[in-house]
Amino acid sequence: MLNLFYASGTSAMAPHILLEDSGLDFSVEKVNLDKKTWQQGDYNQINEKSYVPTLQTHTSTYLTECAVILEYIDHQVDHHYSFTQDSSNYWQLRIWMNYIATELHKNFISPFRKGNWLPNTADSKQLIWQRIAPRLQFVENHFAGPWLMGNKFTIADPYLFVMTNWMQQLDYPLEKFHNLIHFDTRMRQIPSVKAVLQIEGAPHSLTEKSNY
Ligand SMILES: N[C@@H](CCC(=O)N[C@@H](CS)C(=O)NCC(=O)O)C(=O)O
Repeated sequence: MLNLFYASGTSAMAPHILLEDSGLDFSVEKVNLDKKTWQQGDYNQINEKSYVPTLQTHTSTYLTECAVILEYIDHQVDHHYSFTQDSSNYWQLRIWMNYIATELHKNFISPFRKGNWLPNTADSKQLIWQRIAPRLQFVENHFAGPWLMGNKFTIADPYLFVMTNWMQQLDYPLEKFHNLIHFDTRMRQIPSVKAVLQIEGAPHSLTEKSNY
């Protein structure tokens, strides 16, 4: 069975949504990012990069990097969430995945981070906004609709949703991005997204209380 290591509201929400949507058999393990622990001890023994997500596969290989984990899940369901290699969309999807990982995801991780993966201090919010706003504007301008790449819901959509969700957590004005706000609303209506938001609950934070 697949086993996803996650912390609430982090980028791990993208593979969590895809797993839920796919109907694959999977379980989840919650990680305490402040202490780097999980129910069975030291999380760094699972992933020495010390971050989530990590996906333990059927063969007990531990996969890291959100974009790769999403791709792996797609492989398990016969590429249901991607395009065949002979289509031009195949490369376009890879471009989007790389863009979300390197231009959006990483730019949300502020150098002001003091143990918190998504700091909301004034300094850090301003810096993140400077970096994120033009990059998000690019997504807004090229958003095909109803999903990022048109009619097909792909692995890029849950990953992009993590970004629109963070925008709202940090109180950024997502409304100025019309396509993205509609996308975010549409995502929240999908049963798998509703389920994951409910399972994960409040986003992980420094103040999180944990038994382990
Ligand atoms: N390159 C990694 C980055 C993953 C990452 O930044 N994860 C954050 C949460 S979104 C994390 O776990 N940070 C560790 C921490 O804040 O202690 C990926 O694409 O999966």
